[in-house]
Amino acid sequence: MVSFQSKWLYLLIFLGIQLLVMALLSLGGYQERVTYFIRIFRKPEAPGLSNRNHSVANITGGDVYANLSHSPKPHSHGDAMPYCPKTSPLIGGPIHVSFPSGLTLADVQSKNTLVLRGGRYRPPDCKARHRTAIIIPYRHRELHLKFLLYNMHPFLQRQQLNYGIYVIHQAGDYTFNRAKLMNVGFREAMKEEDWDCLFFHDVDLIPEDDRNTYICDSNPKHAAIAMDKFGYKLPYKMYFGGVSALTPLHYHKINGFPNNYWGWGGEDDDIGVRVSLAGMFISRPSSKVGRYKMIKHKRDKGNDVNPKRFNMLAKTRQTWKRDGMNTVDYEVISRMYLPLYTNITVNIGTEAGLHPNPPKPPPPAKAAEKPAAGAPAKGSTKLKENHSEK
Ligand code: UD2
Ligand code: MN
Repeated sequence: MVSFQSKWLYLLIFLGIQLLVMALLSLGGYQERVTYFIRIFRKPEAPGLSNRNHSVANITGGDVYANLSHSPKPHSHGDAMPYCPKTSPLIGGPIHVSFPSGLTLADVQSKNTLVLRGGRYRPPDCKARHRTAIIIPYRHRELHLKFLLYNMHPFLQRQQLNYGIYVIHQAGDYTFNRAKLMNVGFREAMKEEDWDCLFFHDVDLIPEDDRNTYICDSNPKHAAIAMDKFGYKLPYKMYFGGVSALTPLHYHKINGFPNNYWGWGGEDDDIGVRVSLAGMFISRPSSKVGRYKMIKHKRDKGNDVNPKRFNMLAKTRQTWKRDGMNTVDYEVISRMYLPLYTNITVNIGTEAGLHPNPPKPPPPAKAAEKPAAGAPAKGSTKLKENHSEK
């Protein structure tokens, strides 16, 4: 039987709980926490279906497309336009990264109506303070590229940047060379615009917080400080992999990236060493902000671990000035201004040079079959741009 005293006790406990609930409700964060848990159980939203224009991003990780204006009529870019504010009012903090199933590039395009041919963007209503090029070394990662574009365009627009996205596609099947592709990307992007910052970006890394601003610091910046694949911790102090940002001046100071790391590994550490050999430091955002999700993947065909990497790394001090931007040689095979990015397909050759197996000269032709002087040789229909400063 319940006594009179314990009845009072139950009543007091009940009232206490009610007070606690009311206090929680009055805290703004409560609502967000509830939404967060709801989102965990919710199916991802089909792309292209929602163009809702949220005014404030969800504190615990909003949709990356929230906050953006989808005004079909951007203002003209006349001189009268004011500079964008120093801190973009569209920045919302943590982003809920999603990989919608069935996403197509056409969906991404329809969600990014203000992106111009070649993957270029300028804020519609103010003059950007920063011009940033994103350079992506690339081969056979269609799915990753699609997800990166889906997340990256709105992410950069929230930062009110003038930006361009360049995909540097290694032609052929020879061993992949990430760092050399970056050198190509640097030179080709700088030919098109006076970018003041270049972000060298793995195709499979998606930023999770838009306070990680894609602008350069006074020292070369390593942006991917906290990645899910390393438990959101920096694996070691000199780590420079994933996403890094340099001004053209920084890039020239370190003589660009090495050209001779073929296959997986080592090139990122070489770049880190170059930064310190050139008398600079590595700057980083806070680990709260420099967070990334890496799309899970296996090692690619044609990108086996480079067994020479440790020997090469031990010699960076001797090699950095004679291998880099001053020696990069390549041939641009095609340049395409696609709706969401500029694609540059490039022949970067092999360790043995740009044309390691030059076709054997044909046997001496009979006089009657000889082409007229100056006529193109049989089969050479493509005009290639050759770049060598050797
Ligand atoms: C790590 C580093 C990366 C680099 C690499 C060693 C992270 C998140 N990244 O990446 O910056 O230092 O180790 O080389 O730790 N790629 C293609 N196609 C290929 C192969 C590579 O597009 O066939 C590109 C793509 O942009 C990819 C990048 O190269 O993200 C790095 O290659 P990875 O993703 O296979 O290497 P991972 O994740 O170990
Ligand atoms: Mn990867």
